[in-house]
Amino acid sequence: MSSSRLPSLYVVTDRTQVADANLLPVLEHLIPLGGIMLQLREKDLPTRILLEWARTIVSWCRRYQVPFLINDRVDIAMATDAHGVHLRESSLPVKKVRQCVGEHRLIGVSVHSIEEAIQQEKEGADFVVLGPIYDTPSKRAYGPSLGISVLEEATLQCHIPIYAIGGIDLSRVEALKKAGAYGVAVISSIFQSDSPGEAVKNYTTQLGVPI
Ligand code: TZP
Repeated sequence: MSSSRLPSLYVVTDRTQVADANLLPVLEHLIPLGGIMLQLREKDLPTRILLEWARTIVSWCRRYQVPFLINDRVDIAMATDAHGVHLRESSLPVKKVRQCVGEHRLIGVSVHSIEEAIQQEKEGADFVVLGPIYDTPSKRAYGPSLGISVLEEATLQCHIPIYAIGGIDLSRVEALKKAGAYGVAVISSIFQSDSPGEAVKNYTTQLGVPI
């Protein structure tokens, strides 16, 4: 899958933000809406359960042509034939992962600075997720948010798509687009919404076809 055709809304999961951690029914509702890319980011889920969830999600995503990436777990991505893998700082390096997953699978990487974004592009990432751009509770312990000027500079220096993450809600999409973001990656504004489906539709409308 070419990165130039990626959806501009990247939905990142966190089952702890869903009632009773019952994530799958929410995803079963969201995936048929289309227009999204999805990352399963359930770091502490036991491997066998993660494998089962990933298998189920892969089958839904194939039906609705939703690109589906698994956080960190190259093995699970390969075992389930997912579209790709999303790496974090502590993951295997992009070059090694590319050798494992091949050219046809997507590799996304979370980055926290312009330098890291440039580096991951050089290593062969298909896209990066840069953040936190705005303040967000789950990342406060790691220091201040980056701010929109860092995003702006990163988009000038990188050629691969950059998704903004961290503290994003609908009202911020316009500014992020102006700063050059290819798209937005969101957790709480989808999974804490009373209606995750409506939230996805609002984002895809606001984002339009890839920014
Ligand atoms: N990486 C940078 S900020 C963040 C991650 C995983 C959390 C984003 O969550 P939210 O709820 O969309 O601000």
